[in-house]
Amino acid sequence: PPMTEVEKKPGKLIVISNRLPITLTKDCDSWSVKLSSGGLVTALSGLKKEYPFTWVGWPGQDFSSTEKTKISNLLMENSCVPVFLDDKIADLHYNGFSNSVLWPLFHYHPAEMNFEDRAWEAYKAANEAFAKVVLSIAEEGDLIWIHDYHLMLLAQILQKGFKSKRKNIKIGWFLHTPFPSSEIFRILPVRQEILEGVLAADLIGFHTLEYSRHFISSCTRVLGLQSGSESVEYEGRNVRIGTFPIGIDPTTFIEAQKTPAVSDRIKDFKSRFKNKKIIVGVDRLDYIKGVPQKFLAYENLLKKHPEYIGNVVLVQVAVPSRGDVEEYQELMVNVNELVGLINGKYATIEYTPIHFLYKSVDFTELVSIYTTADVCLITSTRDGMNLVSYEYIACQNENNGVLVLSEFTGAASSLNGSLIVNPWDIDQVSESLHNALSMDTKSKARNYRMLSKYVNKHTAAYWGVSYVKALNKTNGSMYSVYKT
Ligand code: ADQ
Repeated sequence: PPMTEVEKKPGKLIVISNRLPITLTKDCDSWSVKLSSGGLVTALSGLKKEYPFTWVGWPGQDFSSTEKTKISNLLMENSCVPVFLDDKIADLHYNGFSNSVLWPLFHYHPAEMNFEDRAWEAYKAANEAFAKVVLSIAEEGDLIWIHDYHLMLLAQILQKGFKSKRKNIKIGWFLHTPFPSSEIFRILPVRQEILEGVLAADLIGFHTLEYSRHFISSCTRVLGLQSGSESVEYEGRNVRIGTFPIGIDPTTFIEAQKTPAVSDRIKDFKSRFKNKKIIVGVDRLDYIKGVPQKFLAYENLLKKHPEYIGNVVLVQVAVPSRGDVEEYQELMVNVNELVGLINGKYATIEYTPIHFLYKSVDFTELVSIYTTADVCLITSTRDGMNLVSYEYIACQNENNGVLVLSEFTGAASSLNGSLIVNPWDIDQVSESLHNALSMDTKSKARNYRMLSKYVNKHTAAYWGVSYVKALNKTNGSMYSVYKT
């Protein structure tokens, strides 16, 4: 549907995510706050005009009680309300349950799931703490938008809280990860509690139709509920289930490309990699991103097509992520070993096949790498959407580079014009890389037109507006149910 303005209505939008989009720094005795620029922040920029909004989330660390007041006041100036959690609860909620139970399971890694009762207790406690804050600021007519797998019990706790106050407040929940097949989901020991936790919402959103279907079949099979193709009946309410694919803000990339810093950096890369083709990979170092599979496929390319040795490089940027969780430490060791083996085997004094950057790079560097690369390779074994694919396309307006994209990303259902691969099939990925590296200009331009059209239309702002509009259109079922 075409993007239209969100209907104006009284009330505010309360956005809730595990982490507030801010960085707090202490200089001598005074704190200062810096707003981060993330996907969600851009998405909400499209809504700011229609809705005053408040952001609720964990500020990233614990504080002494005198500092808590100072921090709250400081954050209030930036429309943020903190949920303070003690370090133990925060750790068990985030690392212990969210990232060691829900994350692996939702990405089809049940063997990596470590279920511990104390982590589940902390998950409940953290969701309760979030609810307490939200209940203290929510008013008649507000829209509440809960984000992601860290807060799957929140809608239910809120609904119970509002019931006693009889407020007409609509609650939405959006999942940024995949929702797995019901056969995987039913493994979860607390499957019923988790499903009921989100079913208290009025609108439940996913990136793709597939995830919506998986969610609906989990509700029918695990809870025995009735469903339609876009709804589930729960406790006499009709819960809407919708598909809202997220996007990026392409203009920030286009604007950055015009800056002298980026054009200088592009010149550096071009002279450094003269006469070489560049394949780029940008990932958080997470086992869902299929980085080992990517390296094996690249090695296979060099083996099967030795003409590329010395003439192609893979620049892989990997952001350190979740180092407190054991599986991520093992992944790091595995990835380092592969880089060493492949580079050792194919390098010469003049040539390094893989440039591995285990760090976060700044925006100038990121845009320059995306702009210079001939091919972008994404081999996630599961990925809710994957925005790196969108960002690469945003930067390829001149070169029309080729996107090689895993079929297991949400993006694969939208990005027509990319070369879709199964990351577990190393021969297929390396042949697609070969096709991408040797593709003629006309085919590249044809593919690029489709890709860029999609990315420029389905932006982060479009996503935000579509979701809130749909939430606004729900029945306000809570009110009608609890009126009597
Ligand atoms: P992520 O798993 O973090 O997000 P993704 O959507 O690809 O995955 O977004 C990553 C972001 O981090 C991109 O904006 C990228 O530019 C940035 N980034 C990655 N590596 C970087 C580096 N080395 N230096 C600097 N920046 C880097 C989750 C889900 C996804 C879903 C999003 C949004 O796992 O599937 O698309 O949420 O819903």
